[in-house]
Amino acid sequence: MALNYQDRIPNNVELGSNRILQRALEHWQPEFMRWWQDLGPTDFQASDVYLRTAISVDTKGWATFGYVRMPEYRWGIFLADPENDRRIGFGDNFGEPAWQQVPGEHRANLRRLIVTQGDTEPASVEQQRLLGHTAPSLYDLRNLFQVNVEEGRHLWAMVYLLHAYFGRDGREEAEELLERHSGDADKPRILGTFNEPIRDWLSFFMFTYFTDRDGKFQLKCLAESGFDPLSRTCRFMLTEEAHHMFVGDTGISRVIKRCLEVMKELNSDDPVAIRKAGAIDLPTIQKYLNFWFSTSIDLFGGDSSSNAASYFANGLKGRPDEAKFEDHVAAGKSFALELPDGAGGVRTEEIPLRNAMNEVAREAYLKDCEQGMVRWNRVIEKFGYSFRMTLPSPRFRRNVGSWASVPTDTTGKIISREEYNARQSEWLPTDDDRAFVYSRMHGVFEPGKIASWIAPPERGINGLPFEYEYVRLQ
Ligand code: BYC
Ligand code: FE
Ligand code: FE
Repeated sequence: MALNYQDRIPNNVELGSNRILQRALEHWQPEFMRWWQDLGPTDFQASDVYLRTAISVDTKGWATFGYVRMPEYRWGIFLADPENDRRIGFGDNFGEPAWQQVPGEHRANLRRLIVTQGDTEPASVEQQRLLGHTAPSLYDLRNLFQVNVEEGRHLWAMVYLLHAYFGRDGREEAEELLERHSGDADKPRILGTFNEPIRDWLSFFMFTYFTDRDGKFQLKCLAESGFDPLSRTCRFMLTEEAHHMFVGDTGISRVIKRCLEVMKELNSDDPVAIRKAGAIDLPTIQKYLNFWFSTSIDLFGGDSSSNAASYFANGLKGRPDEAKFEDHVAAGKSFALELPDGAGGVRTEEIPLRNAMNEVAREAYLKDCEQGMVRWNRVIEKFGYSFRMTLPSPRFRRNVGSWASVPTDTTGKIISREEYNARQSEWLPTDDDRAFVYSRMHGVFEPGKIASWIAPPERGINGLPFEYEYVRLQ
């Protein structure tokens, strides 16, 4: 389906034929622009950025690349094409026609899911707003801005649903999405991770690897929704999401590679020497990984959740790739959860499968996360070093679910609170680590040049070389 870029708000939902909705969204648009100017990327708004814009909603529809000033990016409302006679794919209403309108009894829950999803999108833009100043290359600067404008579009996607299907309270929620801010003491973003500051590019790469990947899995769950407009919205968002994780995956790879090159040159794995030579040592990268992984897995919610059970039962939120499961009703089945027994040990509890849906999604996510470790470790091995990047245990440093506040080491072994506190600096970035990483952050804005703590990418964007002037600074 071609996208309409003629209207003031680009869309493929025939916005022009619904005057009331169009007017409501045109009213929200300047508020969005104000927010983008105030809390979007600082200082680069007048620069020409080599961005891609969707021209159609299938996976091949990403053909247009060109220079755009960010405030002129064509944010719009794009839904994946409808599936003929789509049916609800799971839960108590399995096999019934998907809903084109919000069923009254599910209104509050659907609104809540959409608001929670929508809240994360502008939050991430806010978290990343200062990073432009310290971009290691123009290539990276461009990738940051590509991610930012797409997260802005994801906000549009959720705001469209709120305006189109939830009447007045939907419009109010849409306004509040611009009023809560990441890290704000009075009006913070809804989910924990989205209030964590992102001051350096190593954190940015970890965030796009681990946190955007939560986005991928949550969107997969919502793409299964019986509420068809939500499903179609999320299906298109997933095509944008892939690039965000690519940025994280290759970003971490390049930081590791640069460290290995320096280790080779120095013939040493001494972190002090590596840091002196300007690279970020592998143990520090591992600590950042531990931090962002542990905060990101909290985003799946409790491992035993009555919310998740009712979302599933009611056909609102499914499992990632629901079609791969045999039994889509999942009633009367159980799931074995491993829980702390309160006496320093672990016990197994059988809970109803529907209550374990957050855990089912988290397990799929963990598997996906592992793939990066395999790739990165291959590079380390190729350089002849024995260090290995590892995912910590999902029990480590949790704030949500059965393992919340249970002190464990990174292998998941329960330890005393004293030992946990004493070993923080071994597992997580210390103030000194953060100060060091931050000290390495300097903007490099000359085409073809790159900061010395990161290797250049293997290839550029859209078949262009790394040396291309991806951002024309103004
Ligand atoms: N922080 O039953 P429970 C993305 C709350 S990322 C703070 O265990 P439930 C993106 C929970 O709200 C994807 N609070 O969990 C990535 C509940 O509150 P109430 C975002 C939390 O409800 C990068 C209570 O704890 N999308 O797109 O089953 C860049 C007990 O909840 C947290 C979605 O999340 C937390 N981490 O599941 C840009 C999808 N976790 O009822 C974008 C929509 C839980 O006590 N959201 N709580 O007030 C959902 O499906 C669910 O809300 C959750 C939580 C999976 C988040
Ligand atoms: Fe997003
Ligand atoms: Fe994303």
